Amino acid sequence: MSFDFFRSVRAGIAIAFVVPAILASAAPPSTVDVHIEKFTYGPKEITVAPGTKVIWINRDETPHTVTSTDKSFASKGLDTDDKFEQTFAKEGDFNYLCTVHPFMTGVVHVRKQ
Ligand SMILES: [Cu+2]
Repeated sequence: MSFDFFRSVRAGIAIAFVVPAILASAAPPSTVDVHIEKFTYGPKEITVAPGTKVIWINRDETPHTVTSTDKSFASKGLDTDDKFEQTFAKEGDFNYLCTVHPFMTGVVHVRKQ
């Protein structure tokens, strides 16, 4: 085996392991969008990994809120195109509703994936 062979093996290892590690560490925290449209959260039920930021966007002409049933998070009244963000650090099931229209409900399941 020549010196060049081992050098190319080392280069291959660097590309196989170091480059993906750099890309993974540079990846921004993942986000998931939930659209509020026609008095419905869409999707109404989502499952995300811990650390995910969920962004609700009100696409209705009517104000809505995103209010957790255990009061751990609550938006203000969202006008058309307003957004509300919540990052879910811990695992669990987070139910929420619209306080203006309590028949509007949704849930965020946070699970290690
Ligand atoms: Cu509403």
